[in-house]
Amino acid sequence: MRSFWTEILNAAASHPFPSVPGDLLSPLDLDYGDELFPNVPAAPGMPCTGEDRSIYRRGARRWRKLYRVNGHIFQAKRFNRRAFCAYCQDRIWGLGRQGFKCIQCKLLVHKKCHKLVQKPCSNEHVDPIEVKDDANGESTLGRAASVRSRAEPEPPLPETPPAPVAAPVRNEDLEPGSQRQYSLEDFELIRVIGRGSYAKVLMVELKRTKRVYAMKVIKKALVTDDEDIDWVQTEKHVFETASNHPFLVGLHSCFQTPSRLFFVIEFVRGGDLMFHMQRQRRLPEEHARFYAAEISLALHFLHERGVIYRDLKLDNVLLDHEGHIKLTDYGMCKEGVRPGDTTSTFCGTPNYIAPEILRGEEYGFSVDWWALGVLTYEMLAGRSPFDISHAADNPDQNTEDYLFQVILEKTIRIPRSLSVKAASVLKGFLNKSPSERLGCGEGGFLDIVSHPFFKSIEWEMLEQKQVVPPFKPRLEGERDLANFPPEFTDEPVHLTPDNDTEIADIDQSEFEGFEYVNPLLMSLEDCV
Ligand code: C58
Repeated sequence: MRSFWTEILNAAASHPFPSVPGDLLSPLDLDYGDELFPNVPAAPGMPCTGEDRSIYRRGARRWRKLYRVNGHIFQAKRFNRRAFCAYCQDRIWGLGRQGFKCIQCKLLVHKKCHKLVQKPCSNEHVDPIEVKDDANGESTLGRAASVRSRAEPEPPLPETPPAPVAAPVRNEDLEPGSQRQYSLEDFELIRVIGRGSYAKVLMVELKRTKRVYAMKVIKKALVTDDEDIDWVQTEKHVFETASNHPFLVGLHSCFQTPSRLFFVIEFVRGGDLMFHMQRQRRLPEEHARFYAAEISLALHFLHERGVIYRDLKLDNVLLDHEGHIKLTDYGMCKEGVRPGDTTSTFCGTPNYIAPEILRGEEYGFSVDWWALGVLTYEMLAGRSPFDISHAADNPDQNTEDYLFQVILEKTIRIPRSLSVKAASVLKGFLNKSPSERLGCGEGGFLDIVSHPFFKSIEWEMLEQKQVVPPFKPRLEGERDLANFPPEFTDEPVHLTPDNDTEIADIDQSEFEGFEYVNPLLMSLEDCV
């Protein structure tokens, strides 16, 4: 029998730390202590012998969920036009994913009505896909199976015609002081700095002010192909929330072209913790404590506002010019979660995925505290708690399945070099049972704040950025590239020209109203 994740996964194991080529090691010296690398690079920043940089920054993914009833395969969907339920005839409206749409026959129903639908699917077997029924009638599918037949015409739906698309406002025509919209022409593209499954991230300069920003670019075709656009909307909402917190990156603006969506993000200059860790191997407890505490405050802030972050990892923890942290990438967030609420999307970055997600259970904020445990372990030990690099040469053990099995079953070994308090906080966060995990019990966040490992942290001072960070990124000038990951050095920074046939398939109405300008950052800009 194949495990449920065999069905939904196909990529090789991803873990951020390097695999060690077998010929460098005899089977007996597999345990090379707590060292990340078996040798020393020729110069700081250079790869070690046998180091494969491409495996460090594998991105987060989502596995989407489908619901099977009467031959229909429903997917939750947000409707931005007026739609009516084929079961009760009432309008489908409201925030969030209000409705379900059959990915085969396109039938629309309320979420609450989907189990009552009597009418069988008229287009069953049009695109044969494998859907596994589970006890709830809910199923999880891999992305490979989630492609929708694009040639199929949309059946006539009882929808009102789309609202006319507003003509772009020319900046010169605006009243002084009113918000202007941005476009690609306003920016100079400087460099590629990151890449994920859904996005490419560039360092850009706003020509008018010469200020530098990070620009997250998403191809619309990927968004509509893969899922509906809920998560784009969520990402924007979270950005708006995040703009009020010192440890979360804020949004400058959003705009679009026919093929792409652009998030312009405040630029954080000191690189990320992955890069930092690659140079430090492991951090003194005092340093790890500082980062873990700042990250805790950022996560707690999101949780209090109903957001599960779901993608905490070294790559997403940025360091500002002083050395304070800022979390980036809200593309995996889940919003609208109240205390005690749960969700079930299978998503994240393999090495950091919590056991409850792997077990297919409903989960809540607990998954973020698990990921903080993995990340804190990485800072303190210099390797993943689920380090399977020794298995790199064994095809059976070099898979995501194997990694997930390790996460689910392996007892976590804490290096003996760590203090009792550090060991205790790691065991607390890395408890495989979410109800017993640190931060997830009755005491909630207070249990973290009062954990002995964090005894020396002055939480209020910390949140005010009044605590001096343990490490100040070396930065020479505004454009210093010294802290940037070297993987992208050769990448062309330009965006490929729009492809007309690709654009023809995009339903532009899905992206109406995406444009946004952060009024606070705008006024700052005008101060220059
Ligand atoms: C950093 N890991 S959102 C590069 N990657 C990213 N950087 C930033 N945001 C994002 N200031 C990413 C990625 C996202 C989703 C897809 C995967 C990559 C960012 C935001 C704000 C800076 C970066 C490493 C890095 C940090 C700083 C400068 C250069 C590189």
